[in-house]
Amino acid sequence: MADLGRRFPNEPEYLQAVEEVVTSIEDVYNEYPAFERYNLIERLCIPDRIYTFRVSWVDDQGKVRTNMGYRIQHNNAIGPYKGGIRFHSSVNLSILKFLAFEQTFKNSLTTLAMGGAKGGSDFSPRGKSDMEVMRFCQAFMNELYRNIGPHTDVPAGDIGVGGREVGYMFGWYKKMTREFTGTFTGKGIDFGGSLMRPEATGYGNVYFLLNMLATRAIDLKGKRVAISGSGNVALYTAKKLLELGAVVVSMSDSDGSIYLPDGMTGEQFDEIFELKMAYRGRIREFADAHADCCTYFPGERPWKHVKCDIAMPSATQNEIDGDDARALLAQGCFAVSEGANMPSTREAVHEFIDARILYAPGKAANAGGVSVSGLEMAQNAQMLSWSAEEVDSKLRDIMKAIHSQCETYGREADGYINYVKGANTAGFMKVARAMIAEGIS
Ligand code: NDP
Ligand code: 2IT
Repeated sequence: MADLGRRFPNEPEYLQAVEEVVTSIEDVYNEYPAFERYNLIERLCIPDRIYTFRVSWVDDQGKVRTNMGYRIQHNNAIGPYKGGIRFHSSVNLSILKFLAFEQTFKNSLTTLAMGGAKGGSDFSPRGKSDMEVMRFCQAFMNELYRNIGPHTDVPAGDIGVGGREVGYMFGWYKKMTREFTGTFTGKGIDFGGSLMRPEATGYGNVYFLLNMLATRAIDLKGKRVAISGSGNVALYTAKKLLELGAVVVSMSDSDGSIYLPDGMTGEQFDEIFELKMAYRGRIREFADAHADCCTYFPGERPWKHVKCDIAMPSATQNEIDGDDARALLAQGCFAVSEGANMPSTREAVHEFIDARILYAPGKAANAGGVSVSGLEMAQNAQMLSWSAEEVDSKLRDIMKAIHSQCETYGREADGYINYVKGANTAGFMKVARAMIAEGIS
C-alpha cells in the first residue's frame, strides 16, 4: 500500500478500493507462498493497460467541445475485459481505476467468464440534447472502437450511460467495424439486448438482500428501506422492494433527497419512474407535487434524515461517511446492501462491521447487473434470446451462488458473516489461480 501510495498519490478512490481488498485477503494470501512468488498482488492491483484520449464534438450551437475519454482494461485472466462506461463530470483516472479494479473481483464472483474493465468520460449527458449525446457517443467510439470486441473487451452502461448512450455507441461501433457482434451489453431488446438487463442490478441487489436476511430468519415484508439515487439501479431496487411488500422511504439525486415517512405507494413509484426515465426530471419535482406526504432535503443525502431498517445506497461512491453510518445504526438500521460501487467510506464500513449488522459490499450485492450482461454475451454468442423468466431465474441462482461464496470465505469465529472479507477473498482466489496457471505476463 505504501508503495502504491507513492506511485499514485493523486488517486484516493483507487487506493481506497485496493486497501480494502488487500487488507481483507491477507490471511488467505499468506497461506499460499506461490502468490508471493508470482508477485500476484502487485500484478493484480495495476491495470493491464489504460487508454486515455481526447474526445472532440460539436454542440447544438456549433461550438467545438472537448472532453477526456478513458478505458481501463484491468485484468483478463478469467475472461474478456468487461465493465461499464461512466459519463459524469466527476470522472477521472482515480475513479475509473477503482471501478475497474473492483469490477475484476465482482466479475470473478458471478461464476461467469469475465475479466474486469471500466471506462468513461468527464462528459455529462445532463442538459444535453439527444443529438449532442449522439455526437459525443460517436466521437468517443471513434477512438475506442479499435480496442474493444466481443472476445477482447465488452463495455456496458454505468452512471450517465443507459440504453440511449449504449445504442449510439453500439451503432457507431458497428459502422466502424462493419460487423454485428455482441460487443456491448445493455443493448436495446430489438438488437441483441437481453431481457431483464435494465432490471438486473436493482433486482439482483434485492435477491442478495433476501439471502442475507434468510441467514437471520428476517422477513423483508414491512421492513423500511432507505434508497439513495433515482437512476437505473435505484429505480429497479425500489420496484422489486415494493413488489415484495417492503416500505420504500427515500430516494435522491445529486440535488437532494426525498423522505416519505409512510412509504411510497405503487402509483408514486410509477410517477417517479416516469419523471426520471421519460423526462429526465429532478426528484425535487416529485417532492413539490407531494408536499403532504414527502419532505425534501436540498443538497443532502438521505441517511441522517430517515428512519429505516435497511439501507440500499444506489447513487455513487463514498456517499455514506462515518457520521452517516453512525446515524443509520442509531436509528436501528440492521442491513446495508450496496447497489452503488463503494458507496461507503472505509470508516463507514468499519462502523457496520463492528456493529455486526448484515453488510454487503457492492462487488457482491450489485453484481446482478454484470451477471445479466454475461448472460447477454452468452445469448449473443448463440444468436438466441431467452425469456425474461429464464434470465430472472438464472439471476436469482447467481446471486445465491455469490452469497454462498461470501459465506464460505467470510464466516468468522463468532459465526458472523463478514461479506467484505468473503467477497474479496472468493473473487481474488479465482483470478489468482488463473494468473498462476497462465504464467507471468
Ligand atoms: P444512473 O446514471 O442511472 O443514476 C445515478 C443516480 O445517482 C442518479 O440519481 C444521480 O443523480 C445520482 N448520482 C450520480 N452521481 C452522483 C453524485 N456524485 N452525487 C449524488 N448523486 C449522484 O446510474 P446507475 O443507476 O446505473 O448507477 C448508480 C450506481 O450503481 C453507480 O455507483 C454505478 O457504478 C453502480 N452500478 C451500476 C450498474 C448498472 O448496471 N447500471 C451495475 C452495478 C453498479 P442525478 O440524476 O442528479 O445525476
Ligand atoms: O459496475 C457495474 O458492474 C456495471 N456498471 C455493469 C457492468 C456491465 O458490464 O454490465
